[in-house]
Amino acid sequence: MSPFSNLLRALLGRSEQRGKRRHARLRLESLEDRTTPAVFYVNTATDTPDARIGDGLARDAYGRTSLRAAIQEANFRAARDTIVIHFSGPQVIRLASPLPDLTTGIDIMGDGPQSTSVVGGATPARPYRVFTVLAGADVSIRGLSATGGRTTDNGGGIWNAGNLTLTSVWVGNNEARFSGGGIHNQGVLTVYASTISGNRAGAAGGGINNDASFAQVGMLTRPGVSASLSSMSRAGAAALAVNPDALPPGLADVLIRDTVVSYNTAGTWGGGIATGFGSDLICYGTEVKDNGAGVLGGGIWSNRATVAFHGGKVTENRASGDGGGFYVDGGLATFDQGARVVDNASAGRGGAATSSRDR
Ligand SMILES: [Ca+2]
Repeated sequence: MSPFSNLLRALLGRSEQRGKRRHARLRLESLEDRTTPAVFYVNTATDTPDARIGDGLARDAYGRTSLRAAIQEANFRAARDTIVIHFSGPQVIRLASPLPDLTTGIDIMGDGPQSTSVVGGATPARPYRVFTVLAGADVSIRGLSATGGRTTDNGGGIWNAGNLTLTSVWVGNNEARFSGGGIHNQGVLTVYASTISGNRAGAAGGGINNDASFAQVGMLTRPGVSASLSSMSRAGAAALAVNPDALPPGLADVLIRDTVVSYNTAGTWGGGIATGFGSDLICYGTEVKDNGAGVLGGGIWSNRATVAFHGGKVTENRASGDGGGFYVDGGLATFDQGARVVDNASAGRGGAATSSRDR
């Protein structure tokens, strides 16, 4: 019993004396439930909704725990909850509609990317991505694949504005009409021991699009500035004339370790990864391989970003314009600890790497 609960009980005790005993006890229990971490064990691959959100149970109308029901119940609760997806063999959770946005602290754990698959909606009529993490949410996803997502917006597989950590995840075969075929990040994204492959973006970042320009909306909500997040659409945010060079670093950060980014394509910039507008990208022991860009930066495109490549390599990427491996447009890019940029090709300048200063 925490001091807070004791206080609450004491306060509620007074209302008991006023003849509200039963009501008070129920209220106390539900408050305690919401702040105690829970573990929900997903036991059906069928994508069914929670029968009653807020009752502390992640169960559909048949008493089964689906991924959707677990997320719905976890979102309702203040505590950091864990969702465990474990079946006796490989299972595919084929989403019937977009999952609820992840809005709180949630850890999702599968049996591994070969065993646990969550598949988004690639229906042309009503496409949707796999996971959406909102600003303020702190989410980890481990041991599953997020595939087959599709969006007419950014982030075909995953869209992140919060703090998201992926470990042993395959983000594959997703598609975004605009940027971030696999993942669109405008928050803080950390990727460990994962594979980002086979994704497609109509514009930038076939595998990953890291874009601090969206995070400018967050800046404008600070005291002293009148614009508010809720009053501004994302299209409005994109139209803001804020000088990205004036942004403090770290508004949209990606840290990647021991990960492969391969076979992704972008219509414009950054076949593997696009990072821009004050974003940071730090890679350790990561391979960016065999990606393609329609214009600039077959492997990586960076624009006014800070990019650090520690070990690993950028190889066998291609660009129809400049920078087969790496295109640097302002900002800072460093390669150390044996990092290599080899065997890339471009139809324009800089088969390996090029900078806009070469023009
Ligand atoms: Ca429930």
